[in-house]
Amino acid sequence: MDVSIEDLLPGQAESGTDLAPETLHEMYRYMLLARAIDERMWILNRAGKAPFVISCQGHEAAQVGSAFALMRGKDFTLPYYRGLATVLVMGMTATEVMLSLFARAADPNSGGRQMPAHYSSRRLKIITQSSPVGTQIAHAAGVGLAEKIKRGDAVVWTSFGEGTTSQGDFHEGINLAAVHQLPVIFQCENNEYAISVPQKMQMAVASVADRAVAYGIPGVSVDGTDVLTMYEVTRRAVERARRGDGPTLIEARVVRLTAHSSDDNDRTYRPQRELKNLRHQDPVIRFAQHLNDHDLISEAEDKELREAIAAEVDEATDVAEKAPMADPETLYDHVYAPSS
Ligand SMILES: Cc1ncc(C[n+]2csc(CCOP(=O)(O)OP(=O)(O)O)c2C)c(N)n1
Ligand SMILES: [Mg+2]
Repeated sequence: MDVSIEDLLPGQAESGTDLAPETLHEMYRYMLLARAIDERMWILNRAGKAPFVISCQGHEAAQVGSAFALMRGKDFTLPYYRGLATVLVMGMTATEVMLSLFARAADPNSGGRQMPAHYSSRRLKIITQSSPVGTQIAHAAGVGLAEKIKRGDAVVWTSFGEGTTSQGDFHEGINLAAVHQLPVIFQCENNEYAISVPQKMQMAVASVADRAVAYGIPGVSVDGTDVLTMYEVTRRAVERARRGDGPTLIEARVVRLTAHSSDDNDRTYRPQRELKNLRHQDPVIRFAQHLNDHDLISEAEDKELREAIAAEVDEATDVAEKAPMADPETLYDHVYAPSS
């Protein structure tokens, strides 16, 4: 289905035009920070210090653009495992991310119990996912229902990959949200692979957004490597949700710049040509170019920003690596009720 954002989510026509230069800088900073943390995590993994990495590299624009359209401290997010940039924008710090990677006691996600990349924070209204993909989609509909019953005006945002839309949870979550007009935004980050399975072997439709029509809700497919488009389309979906008009399905077309995870070797199933061309679609390079073309950042400012981020990631890594492990005595906490 070939429809524009304007057809499905009418609003201000030009993307991102209302954003101040300071906001654009902030967006860029979060994209760079997510990339720098992600790259550091791979180094730590290859050095034998971190058990597992699953990257957001290539998804940064989709995540930063959408998160900037949400209200931090008010709206709920239920990100999937690639949601590093999402949780950073929502308020998680680089140190907290590293505490989780090293499975330290102070890890805010689970006190060092969950795998890395299962983000959660009560303070930031980030709700954890389980390892079976898609569980968070049904949970998001549930949180949306609770918000509606409470007559609140918070929006619920959740993310998942295109392979996950083959799971029953996707159908059940969207259907419930659509029937009850719940304030939920479903963001599919379509990187065209589910581990090694390409999209055409996963679904018979060309676009995940096409599925929205079956639930009676708007579905839009956009360039997820463009942070401003992502901001704009999410802003419109947020407006719809907050005024009680129900859910939206957003398909962000992104690229997976790495292997599926640190346990995967994508050279065994991705054509050489595709691997070579990946960097031409890098959302971070793309936004850097945009800021440069519009005289929104100088070379010196860019360099200074990258240095500050490198220092922040160094500091976060040091603090987390030195932090204590969870006490073995606490092993059964939150598993069994304490005996009286
Ligand atoms: C129910 C379930 N089936 C299979 C898996 C193994 N698994 C983990 S990630 C993944 C691929 C998901 O692909 P997609 O939804 O496209 O997300 P992407 O990793 O590409 O961002 C699979 C099959 C799982 N975790 N849960
Ligand atoms: Mg995928």
